[in-house]
Amino acid sequence: MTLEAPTAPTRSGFPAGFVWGAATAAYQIEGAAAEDGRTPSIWDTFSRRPGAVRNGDTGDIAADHYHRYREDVALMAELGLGAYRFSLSWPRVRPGGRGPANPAGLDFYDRLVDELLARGIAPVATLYHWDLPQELEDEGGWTARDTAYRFAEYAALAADRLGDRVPTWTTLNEPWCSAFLGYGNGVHAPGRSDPAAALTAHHHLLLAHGLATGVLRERLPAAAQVSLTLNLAAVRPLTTDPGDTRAARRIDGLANRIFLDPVFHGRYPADVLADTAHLADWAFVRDGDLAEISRPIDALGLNYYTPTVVAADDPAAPAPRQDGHQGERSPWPADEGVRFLPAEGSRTAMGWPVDADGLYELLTRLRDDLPGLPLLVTENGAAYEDYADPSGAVHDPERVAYLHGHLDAVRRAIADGAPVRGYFLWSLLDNFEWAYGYGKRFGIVHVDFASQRRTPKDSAHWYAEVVRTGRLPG
Ligand code: IFM
Repeated sequence: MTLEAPTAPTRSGFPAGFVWGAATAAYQIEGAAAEDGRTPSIWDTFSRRPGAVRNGDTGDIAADHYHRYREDVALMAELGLGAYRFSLSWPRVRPGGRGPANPAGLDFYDRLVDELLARGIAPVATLYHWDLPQELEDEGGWTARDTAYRFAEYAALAADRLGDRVPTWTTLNEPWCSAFLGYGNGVHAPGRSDPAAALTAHHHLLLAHGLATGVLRERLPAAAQVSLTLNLAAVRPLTTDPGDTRAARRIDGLANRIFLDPVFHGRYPADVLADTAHLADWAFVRDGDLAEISRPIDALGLNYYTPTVVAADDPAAPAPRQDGHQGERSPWPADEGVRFLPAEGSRTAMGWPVDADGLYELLTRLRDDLPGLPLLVTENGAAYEDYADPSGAVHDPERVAYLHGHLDAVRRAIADGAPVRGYFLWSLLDNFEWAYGYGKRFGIVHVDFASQRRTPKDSAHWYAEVVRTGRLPG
């Protein structure tokens, strides 16, 4: 997979060399939770906490990808995918989070990577998609500085085994969720609700990213690409009133600049430090951390689903938070004075408004803010109430419409100069949607979790055609 600028951009389609992929994550699809030496992650523990996950669902079996990866790679090949973004399970590779690697765990990823390469599909490996070894959480999890060092050691073990065949690596997936949903309002594992802890976890996650980037650079071939994936927010003030724009500035700080400034400029934004000063003195940022965090990377991954509309809070008319995140408590540390509202438009099964312009806005903002940095859309997609009809087919016209609109936004952003090199649809398979369990289906391939039967939905056939032709139909 190359991040080089494509040589032949076209007017109506996607540039030659554009990477077409799909994405998944270990805990959401693998299953085999206790096999071949894997130890529990925070999600194994959290999903057993009564009421934490709908229906009491766990990732114990999930889509059984650990045993069915060959069938799944064959499906990817049928779709014509050029790349596959997956994550490694830290407690499978390094049980307990410290000590030696688990050869049997690494063997699985070895087999997966070889299978992908045999089918001409480029592997794109994410090191952390939320499954922290439980033992490390018992020692403080991401609020403990040590966890960042354990992560860098784990990155080294993975790179040493797979680095000769995996060209593209991502350190973290959506650290906003790890910090703010995991430690801020507790709707994700480990289920802690403490805004100060969320800020500490945030910094240690970024430190882990920086340390691992250094380790990967030392261990991987020179041509390997190292990246980070963020779920940046397309923040919009409801009106141009100063109160609403102040609210947008605050949330832009907590969603976007709290990541982009340290990673790309080696500093935390002054307004974010001021907004959060009543929660944390930021003494967890030690000398040298920001230099570590701002090591150059080769690409930025962007995950996008829906925009974030904010207004000044009206104390006279308090309204429930509508930022699309679960939980009664806010995941946002220091969102005082901010009211979250839904964007216009139809909603997905997650209740998330469909608004492709947010994706265009983010890609063109990154074009301007980080000139020349290759961008990848590392997740985009939608959950709908899918079911197999009596003939066995799964018709999902809403998902096709969602994908069409968002891919058109990517195409427009490229035409306007955004250096977007690839698109990874979320998700290849229906899977364990975290606190929603198996109730929300994001896959373009339907999974009957009782039989583990896979059925490509209409959207899978539609996407295969887009991949084949490099252009959107119609
Ligand atoms: O399923 C998740 C994924 O793990 C991270 N990004 C958002 C997806 C949909 O909620």
